[in-house]
Amino acid sequence: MEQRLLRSTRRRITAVAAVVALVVGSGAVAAAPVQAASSNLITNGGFEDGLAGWFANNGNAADNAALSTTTDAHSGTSAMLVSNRSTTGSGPMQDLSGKVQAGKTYLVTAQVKYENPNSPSTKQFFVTMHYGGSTYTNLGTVTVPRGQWGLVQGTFTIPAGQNVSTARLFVETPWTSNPSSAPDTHLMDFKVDDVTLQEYTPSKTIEVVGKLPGEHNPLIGHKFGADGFGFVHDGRVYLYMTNDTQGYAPNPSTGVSPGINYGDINQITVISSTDLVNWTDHGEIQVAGPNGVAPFTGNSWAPGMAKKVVNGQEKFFLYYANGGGSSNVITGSSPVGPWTSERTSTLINGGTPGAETVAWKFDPAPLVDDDGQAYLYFGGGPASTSMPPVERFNNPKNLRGIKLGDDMVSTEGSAVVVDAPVAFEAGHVFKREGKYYFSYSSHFGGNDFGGNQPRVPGYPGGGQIGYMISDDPMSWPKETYAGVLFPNQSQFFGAGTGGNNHQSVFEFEGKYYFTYHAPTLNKRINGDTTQGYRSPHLQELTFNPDGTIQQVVGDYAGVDQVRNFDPYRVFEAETLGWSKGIATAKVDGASAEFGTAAPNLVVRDIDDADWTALSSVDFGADGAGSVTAKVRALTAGGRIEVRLDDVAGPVVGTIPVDTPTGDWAEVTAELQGASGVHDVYFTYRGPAGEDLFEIDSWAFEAVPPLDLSVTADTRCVGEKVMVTVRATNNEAVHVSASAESAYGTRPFGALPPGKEKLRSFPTGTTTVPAGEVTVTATATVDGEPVSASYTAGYAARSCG
Ligand SMILES: [Ca+2]
Ligand SMILES: [Ca+2]
Ligand SMILES: [Ca+2]
Repeated sequence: MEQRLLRSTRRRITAVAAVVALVVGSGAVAAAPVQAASSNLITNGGFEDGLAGWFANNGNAADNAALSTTTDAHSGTSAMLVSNRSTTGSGPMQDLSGKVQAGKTYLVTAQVKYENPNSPSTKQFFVTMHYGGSTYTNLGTVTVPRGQWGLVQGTFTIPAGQNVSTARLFVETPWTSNPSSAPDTHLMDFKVDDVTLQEYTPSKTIEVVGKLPGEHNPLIGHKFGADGFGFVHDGRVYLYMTNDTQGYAPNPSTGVSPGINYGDINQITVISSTDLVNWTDHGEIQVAGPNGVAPFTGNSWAPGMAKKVVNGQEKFFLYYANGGGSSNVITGSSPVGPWTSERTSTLINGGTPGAETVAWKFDPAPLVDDDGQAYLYFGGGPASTSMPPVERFNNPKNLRGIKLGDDMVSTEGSAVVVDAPVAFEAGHVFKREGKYYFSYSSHFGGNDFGGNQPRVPGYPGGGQIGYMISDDPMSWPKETYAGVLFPNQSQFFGAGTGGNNHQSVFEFEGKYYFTYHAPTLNKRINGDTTQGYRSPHLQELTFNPDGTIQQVVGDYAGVDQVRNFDPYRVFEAETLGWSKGIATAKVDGASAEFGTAAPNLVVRDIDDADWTALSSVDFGADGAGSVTAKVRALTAGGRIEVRLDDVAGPVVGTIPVDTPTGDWAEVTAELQGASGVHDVYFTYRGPAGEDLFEIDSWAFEAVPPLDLSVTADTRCVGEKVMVTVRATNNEAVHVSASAESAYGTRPFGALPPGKEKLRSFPTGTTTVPAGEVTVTATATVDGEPVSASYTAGYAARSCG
């Protein structure tokens, strides 16, 4: 009896947990779909093979039931009927020994139904695991109305220490001590169908709007990223970040992830933008770890980026912290790779001259000077105990600068001390008007820095960004200290956003920008109790006439968009101004926008009512005539609404995603009213609960400034193929046009208003492949010269 009571108590607690999971499950968190769907661990879960694999619960001597099949199935032609139950635990059981593992998370589902007219109008059912002995755990539950099928659904993680040498799953009703006193209430017959159990990979998709429409911080709302390092190349700003999303694992029931574990992180996240508001996700670089570019390193934190022409070849050098103990570099042939390792051991380590006493040989930040000489700044952590406590606190001398070799992957000479006041980590140097600016993050005190010591007046407080100004990139005495550049981010973003920071400064088109991080997306997901997942932010950096920096004020507004977005080209769908409920994933194949060597990502996890948006898109005065998306349909009935200025703004076009599921295809919609400058929202619609489609890229086409209709065709002349092109002038003025194909150029001459002309291209061959004809047209409209070009395709043809 005592054992039964224990069991009862355990079950009540776990039942509550399961119900909570289900309530949450109907909301945002558990709307997250199961990723990497694995096979059903249940044998014959649909009972289409009769009772194979099932037996009546045998966990207790009193548990018993008769199992039979019924044609009243939820799906297929057969289900299980459970009758003659003697205890509430009496029900169908299946042995999963050897199929489930401790520490793993699973999703269980089952359909149940009861019909006894003398039973209560609703009844709760459980799917329960019996691990042997008295260990029972409810896995999922449903309360179902009499006469209807109801879905049991639950996720559960088998505790790490759980013995699973016997693991048996069964279906039952809530336990009561004397069920036979009211058999219609407690021991009714019931039916079961469609039992599934599969390993569950919790979704990392951020379901909240992490970057609010109209705001520019955080830079992205669909993933995290920390320690951002801004780097400008060829008119584009790249931001390299510690991949905080790598270990993010929100609990499928609560939506709350365990706290960040830096030891998990061996990837660097890259995003880029030409306007500082719409950011393209380039995905993650697998830098360290067994499959990394530099497998002799284990972590990749706090990246720094530089470029230099080495032996006539432009190369890109990505420096990173290999945990706290060393720093390293990998080499790219572009800012987004591909990447190789020129080294077989770390670049900065215990053997680096001048760095012997630096506790943390990490946070490497490169600077290539105007004369081509490159430097690397690094270091941090506890001050040397050989110094007096007051000096350890105020001038810990834990940061360094060292010359890089011409190859950028070696060092030259000995490191110099950067005597940054109250220094902790995150050294970074930029150059402006001949002066070098060293910025860094300050420490929070404590035993590592000599205990509670008096702070030199004007020195930084804990967790601030201080800076120094020098005329020499290798000379940083404490006298070059210039003040606090950025207070702690919690001053601006409030509870839950404190902690240390990591900054960089870059110049872009004549302005300077300051990068920092704050766990603002984490805060939007979980409120003030954050778990340390950080997001990238930008603010403009402004200078006083004497060259000192005006202290940066952090805000959600961020920086101004530096140019409107050009929609008239193929651009990646993973270019996001704002978004809701989507994720991105790297796919095989080239990027349409960035070329064959660049990684390509797609937008995925698209559910009904998810959306992505672009800020300040310039459609021009004539506007956009159509938009084409490269999509992969995952279900029938999906569509994309193109809206202006708001997620509920006017629809200017709807793209049907009606292509065969599973295949990449292009889908197009005509647009009406998309002219001028607007924010553009792509709102995704389709069957609720379905993973709708994935999107690779977008392309808008402008309304041509001249209204011509152009078609191309082929015909046979004898045994030879003739390509033909037909142009109709829909304008009210004369148009001059000519057509070009693979078989030459043919002028149309003057094309009067409303007139149509045909031109032919003799090919001289019996077979032609599919191709295009391009028609270029010019006219004078309202006294202004106007030109436009059109392409028309034709199919392959064989004659003779
Ligand atoms: Ca069935
Ligand atoms: Ca989604
Ligand atoms: Ca793409």
